[in-house]
Amino acid sequence: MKLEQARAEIERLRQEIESHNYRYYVLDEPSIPDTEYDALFRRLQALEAEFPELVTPDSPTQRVGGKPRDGFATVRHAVPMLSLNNVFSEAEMREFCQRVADGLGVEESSIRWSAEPKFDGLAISLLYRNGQLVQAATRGDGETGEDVTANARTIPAIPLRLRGQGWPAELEVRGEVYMPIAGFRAWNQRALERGEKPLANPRNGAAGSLRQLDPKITAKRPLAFYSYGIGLSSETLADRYTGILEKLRGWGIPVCPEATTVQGFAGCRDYHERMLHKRDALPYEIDGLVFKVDDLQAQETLGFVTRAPRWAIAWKFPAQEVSTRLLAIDVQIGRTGAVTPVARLEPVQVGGVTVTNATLHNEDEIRRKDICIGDWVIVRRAGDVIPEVVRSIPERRPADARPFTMPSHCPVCGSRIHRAEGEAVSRCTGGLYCPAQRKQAIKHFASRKAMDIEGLGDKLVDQLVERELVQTPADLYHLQLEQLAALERMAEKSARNLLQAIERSKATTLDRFLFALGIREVGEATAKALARHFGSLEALMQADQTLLEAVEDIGPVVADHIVSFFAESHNRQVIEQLLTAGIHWPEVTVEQEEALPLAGRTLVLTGTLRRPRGEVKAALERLGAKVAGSVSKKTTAVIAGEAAGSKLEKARSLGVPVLDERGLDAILAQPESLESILKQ
Ligand code: 5U1
Repeated sequence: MKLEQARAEIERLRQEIESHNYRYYVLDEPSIPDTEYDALFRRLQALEAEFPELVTPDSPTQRVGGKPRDGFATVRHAVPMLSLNNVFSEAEMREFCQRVADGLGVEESSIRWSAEPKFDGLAISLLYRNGQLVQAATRGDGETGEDVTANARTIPAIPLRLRGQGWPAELEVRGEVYMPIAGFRAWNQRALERGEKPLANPRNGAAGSLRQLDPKITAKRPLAFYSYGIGLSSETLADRYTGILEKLRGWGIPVCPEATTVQGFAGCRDYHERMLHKRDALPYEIDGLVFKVDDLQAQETLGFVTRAPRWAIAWKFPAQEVSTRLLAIDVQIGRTGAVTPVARLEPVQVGGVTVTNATLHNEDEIRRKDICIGDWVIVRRAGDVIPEVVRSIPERRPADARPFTMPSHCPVCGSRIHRAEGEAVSRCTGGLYCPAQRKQAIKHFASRKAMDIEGLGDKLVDQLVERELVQTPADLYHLQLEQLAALERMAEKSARNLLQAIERSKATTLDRFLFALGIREVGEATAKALARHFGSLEALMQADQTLLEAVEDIGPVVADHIVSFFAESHNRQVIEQLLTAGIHWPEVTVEQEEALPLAGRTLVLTGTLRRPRGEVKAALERLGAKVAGSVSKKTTAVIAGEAAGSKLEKARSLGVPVLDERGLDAILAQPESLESILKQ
């Protein structure tokens, strides 16, 4: 390469790196994955090594990027906070080990290395004076960081004072603030439930949380801390790095339990192999390992290059976030009919695995992440979770990128796709008919509280569906003895018993049948309320949203689910087939039900009752009451037995009347006096 050509490329790389640095360090909004950033940096390093006359003091290779954010006081580090050089392969690591050995004039295999994970968080320096935490600072550009003392004090893992004795009067502890994976997932789940913006990944979570101007916000975030060394110290602590870690641990500073020592390159390679396998099982994210010459004297001999020590290296793992092209968005239908948009991707290696598909969760998430078909996107795969598209890279959007629209019909069964008001998830409405929902629908249909087909367990349903003997619940009523007897773990006798159970199930009740249909959010209690209110299947099927909302405890969302379910012709067909197969129930007389003394009343049972709960429930229902599983403002009363817990608490908080078993006895004896019993 010619000098002028190199000059132009170096300038372009510097500008690009600076712009990524700004986004990453100052805005906390990285625009490209780490691997791509590393590649740019290494390319610049290589060019500058080839053309040393082009190295300038303002090159990103001569400093570690970043500026403190406005709003925080700046802190000058007494001892600069260094960064680490990286290696990405065994060959590079072997080379590094040999270079260190040569620098020390020793055999490579004689070097003892400290080995530990490289945490994916935010580096921090904690200053302890006379054992008290007096200052916490981010790394910033390595020389000057941000004063985040108030925020760091909120992190439970960071001790406010050191334990034990023997600590130096002044000690700077260095390490990483990180967000444990469990905390990250729980945080994001809550954020999504509340319609708030989730955190992109645990590292952004840690960095963003620590750099909040309001420490109260930091305090709410699930952050933790591991130390990996010291800066300034008024005394010499040990002659080995691992000796320092031991001392820190003794003073109550968290040190990662995976930190250990290994011998020579072979030991580093074995540790790498072990930790790579362990990576997905760790409770925090790591992006590689750090190896340091354990002997502090040897560290001093080796010294530093501009931005990093010669005695330490980060051996990076395959990245868990990479960019690729989003080629198409298909939708997948889950067992319960939930429609999940799935990104079809240009195949890409993520965390050592080839990824071609990634979940996009739902329509709102696609919009929130500003994702179009054809976009460049960041894909993330961590642990055992399904890969997901984190966001798009709008700067790289091609001119022909187009937005996603949810299909109107299920790609599996052709039924309508419907999104209920206020819900994030769209659903296929062909619950009884859709092959994607088949197993789930049939298992629910046959379950004890639905059609109660004894002997038709989950494994049997799986076999019936997989052998295509049953496509919808209606097919159960046409099964033949020989077909059943040929199934695994079925003898003629059990097949005969099953046929009898199927036959018996034909005589049911309207509410059981409604529950068996598996309409979304129509549980047992709602099915009973519907049966009581409408009296017949025909009346219910014809009811519109308004009529449905007139039923006690049915709100607009449930009413919407019911209307959508019956609006789907495929479902109506299956219902027709079920009735033709002979399913029947005794007539429900609406007037009669409403005349019952507890009609329109909702009771909740909680705690341990003297009599079997099922018996009490049946007795109350015979009197016209609805017995619900949860307490709401509309609950008439809660009947609390021994050791009642959260339902009792909720009733009290909502001001719902609470009765004991004597109150229950009074209701059963004189249901028409409910009002006066409640007042007692
Ligand atoms: N685990 C670990 N991470 N980390 C990051 N150790 C470690 N050491 C570092 C850095 C920047 O620097 C020292 C080698 C000075």
